[in-house]
Amino acid sequence: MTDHRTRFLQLALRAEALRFGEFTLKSGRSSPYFFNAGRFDSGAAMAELARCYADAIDAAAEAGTVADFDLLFGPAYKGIPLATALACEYAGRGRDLPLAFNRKEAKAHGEGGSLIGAPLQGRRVLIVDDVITAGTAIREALGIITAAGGVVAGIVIALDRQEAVDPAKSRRSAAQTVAIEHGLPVIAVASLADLLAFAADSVELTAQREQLLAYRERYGSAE
Ligand code: OMP
Repeated sequence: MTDHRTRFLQLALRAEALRFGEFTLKSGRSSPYFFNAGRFDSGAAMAELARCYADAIDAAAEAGTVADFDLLFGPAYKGIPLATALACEYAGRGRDLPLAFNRKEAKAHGEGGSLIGAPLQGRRVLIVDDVITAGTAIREALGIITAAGGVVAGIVIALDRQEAVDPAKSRRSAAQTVAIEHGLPVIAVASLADLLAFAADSVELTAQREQLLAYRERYGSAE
């Protein structure tokens, strides 16, 4: 496992952003784990998380699996601090990238509208979000960016849960479906497969790994 994956999973467990138990997902599925990016709730945690994102993007760029981008977009709400922290991380690495995000409810007064930050018109946009399960949140962001004249260059998320939307019909993951439908690279700092590999190396996570394996058997994608 590459270093940014291990560092991210260690950080997520330490911050309790990654928890084991019984959780109901947006899709209604009952999951033995849950990733809550809201738990990266300190400057140091966000800074380390941003380093993990940047390293994952750099690794994808080196492998030639991500197109050039020149703006970071954070979908409301959880994507906003993520894209902001990543923009700061890039600035520290000598690359000053424009940053934009949306609000959930359009504002009718003041500057108005639902977009904040750098204009999207003509930009090659990298969407920065937390997690993909069924891909609903990401599809929404794609619509917002396109409507504002931006061109989506790719998507980066912290965790790809690698779930099939309808396992009886297809074992393709939601992230793969978005990638294929929109012709876009989806970069994940880590995936369920990485979490399983990480858990295999950790005696304390033996029982949790069994539950993750059973869950993957039921809902997981084929990759
Ligand atoms: P999709 O829109 O189905 O891709 O799911 C993404 C959303 O699911 C996130 O924005 C969260 O609201 C929620 N979620 C998590 O945050 N963490 C998880 O581990 C799982 C989910 C989920 O409900 O599937």
